[in-house]
Amino acid sequence: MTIRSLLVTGAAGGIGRTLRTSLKGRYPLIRWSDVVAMAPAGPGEECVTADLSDAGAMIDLCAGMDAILHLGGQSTEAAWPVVQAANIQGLINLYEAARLAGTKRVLFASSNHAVGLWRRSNLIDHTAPARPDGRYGLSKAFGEDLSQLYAYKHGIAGFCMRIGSCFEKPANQRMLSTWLSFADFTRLAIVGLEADYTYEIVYGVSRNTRSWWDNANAYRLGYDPQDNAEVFAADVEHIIGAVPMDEDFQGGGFVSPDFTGDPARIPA
Ligand code: NAI
Ligand code: 15L
Repeated sequence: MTIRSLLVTGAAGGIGRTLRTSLKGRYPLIRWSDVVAMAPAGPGEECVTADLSDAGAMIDLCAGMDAILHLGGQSTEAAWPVVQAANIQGLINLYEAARLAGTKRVLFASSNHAVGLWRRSNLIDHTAPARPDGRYGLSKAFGEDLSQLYAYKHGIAGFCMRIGSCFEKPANQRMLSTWLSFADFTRLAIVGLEADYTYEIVYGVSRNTRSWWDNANAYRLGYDPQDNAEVFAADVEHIIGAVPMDEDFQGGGFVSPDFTGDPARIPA
């Protein structure tokens, strides 16, 4: 798809800030948005401060946008009202605004926490049903379904990236499996922005030797990750969480807080 105008939400966040550099000049207009202040706009850029929970502001924000890369929102576990405002109502506001604007595709930053209660012993792929490990993970599972609704019912192509751990480098043993380098995130986002598809789920993960995710669906669409967390193994292999249960499940430290169930009853 030829993109003349791209909206990126969550522009002031960890991933958004790196994209300001890596996507610079790739599309004629990139509109960067966040609820907090951003670095000033350069050539071919606009910066718009807007809150996802404000439906009217989302309509103004999405106007004229060919494509949206949606990174904004609550990015870790939080109380229900916080998750609901940013990641449930906020997502509804964004997709509805995209529909009104005639936007052709929306890339959604989903998370491994949508499937965090799968065990690490399972190699799962894009067909694995959601198994959220908390309120935040559930909001990402909701986002994947919302994306599917707008893809099939309203013709807005949906690209849901179940991102692992997207940071400068892995911080612990778990991230030797889940790490996504910023450079590989850019590669994956460009596939999502430019490939031909209607609705896809992919994993946002580098080419890690220890990955728990079969990312054949992303490779099929053209994703070719260049980084592998294994080069950091000597530095972080010994860093393991204090709660044994967290080390059994893919969601890691998101699993045990608030947990009152019976791990043995979670299917293999
Ligand atoms: P981040 O927390 O650094 O950035 C999120 C941005 O969203 C922040 O700048 C924040 O101000 C903005 N935001 C929060 N509430 C908002 C609202 N109501 N209206 C408008 N903007 C709002 O997160 P990061 O690491 O950059 O992640 C980006 C996206 O990717 C998030 O959606 C996150 O859930 C998802 N993700 C990130 C992973 C990672 O390892 N970095 C892993 C899995 C998913
Ligand atoms: C996420 O979904 C979070 O946004 C990020 O901050 C990390 O906690 C990541 O998952 C992870 O699982 O490492």
